[in-house]
Amino acid sequence: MKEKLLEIRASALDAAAAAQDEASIEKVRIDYLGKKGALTAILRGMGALSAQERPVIGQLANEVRTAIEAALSERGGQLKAQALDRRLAAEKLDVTAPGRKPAVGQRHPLAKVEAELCEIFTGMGFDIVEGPEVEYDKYNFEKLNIPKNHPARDTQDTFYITENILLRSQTSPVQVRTMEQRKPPIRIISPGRVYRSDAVDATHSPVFHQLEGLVVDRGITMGDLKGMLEYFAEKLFGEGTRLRFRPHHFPFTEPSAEVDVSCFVCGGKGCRVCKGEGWIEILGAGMVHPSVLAGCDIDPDVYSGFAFGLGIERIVMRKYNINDMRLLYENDLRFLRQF
Ligand code: 2U9
Repeated sequence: MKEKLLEIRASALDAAAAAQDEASIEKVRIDYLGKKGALTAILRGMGALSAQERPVIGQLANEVRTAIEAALSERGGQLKAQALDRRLAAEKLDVTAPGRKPAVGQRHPLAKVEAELCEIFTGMGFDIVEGPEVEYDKYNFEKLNIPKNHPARDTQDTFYITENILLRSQTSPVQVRTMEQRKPPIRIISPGRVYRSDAVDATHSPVFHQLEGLVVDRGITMGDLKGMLEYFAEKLFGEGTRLRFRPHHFPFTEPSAEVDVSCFVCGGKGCRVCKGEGWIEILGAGMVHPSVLAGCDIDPDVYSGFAFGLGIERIVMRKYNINDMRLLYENDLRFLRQF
C-alpha cells in the first residue's frame, strides 16, 4: 500500500507539472483527490489494514494529499500568472496615444434665429412670455375674434383633442392670457411651437415655430408699429433694409397688413432669392382689434395696441436661402454644421 501511495504521488505530481491550463489542473484534482479519485480509493481501503499499519499508512496518505494539493496550487498559480501576462501583453494600452476629441455641438439654426429675434426684441424692452402648447379653444380662437364656423378653425387645419381643447395653432393665446393677467402698458413677445394639420412638404410642417409680439398702451398707433418693425428689420437683415406694408385681413387685427422687407441679397433690384420681386414677405401685423382688447377687459376707448406674428422657419429659410423646410427637422449633421 505504501508503494501504491508513492506511485500515486509521483504520477499526480507529474500530471500537475504537465498541466497547461486551469481545466487540466482541475482534472488532475478530480482524478486523484475527487470522490472517485485514486487517493480516495486508497483511503477507503484502509479499514482492511491492521492496527499497526493503519496510522503509518494514514500519515503517509495525508502527506501524499498535502503534496498533491501543494503541487496543484503551485502549478495553478503559475498558469494564472502566465494567463495574466498574456492578457496584459495583448491588451497593452498606449497612454500617450492622442485622445478622441469630444464632438462639440452647436445651436440648431431655428434656435439660433429664435435667440437672435428674442435679443432684438428684449433690447427694445419687450418681455418674453411663454404659454401652454395644449390650449383651450377659447384662448386659441374665441378671444381672438375667430368665431365657431370660421375657416381657420377647420379640423383640417387644427389638431383638436376634445371639442374645447386643441394644440395651439398660433402663439396668440399667450398674448390673450397676458392681457387677462397684466394691465397696460404691455410689451411682450411669445416665441414657441405651434401645430397645424398640414401635410409635410418643402414649405409646410405640422409642427413649426412662431414668434408673436404685442404692445398695448394709451395712444399706440400704426406709426409705432411701423417704426418698431423698421428698427427690427434693420437689426435682423442689415442697415438700409426697407419695409413694405400690403393691406391684408386678420380677424384679430384691424387694420391688418402683410409686411415685406427689401431683398437683403440684391437690395431690391430683383434676384434669385427674392425671385425677381425685390421684396420678401416676412411677417403679418396690425392694430389689435377693439373687440379683442374688450374681451380681455382692456377698454378700447382708452387703450390701443399693435400685434405682429412671424414664422421662424420662414425667416430661417429666407435668411439662409434654404429651399426645403424638411432640412430643418431631419437632423442631418452635414446640413446643420453649416450654421
Ligand atoms: C392678440 C392680438 C393680435 C398676431 C398676429 C399675424 C399678424 C400674422 C402669421 C405670420 C406667419 C402667422 O407664422 S405665421 O403663419 N401671423 O400674420 N399675427 S398679427 O396678432 C395678435 C396676437 C394676439 C391678442
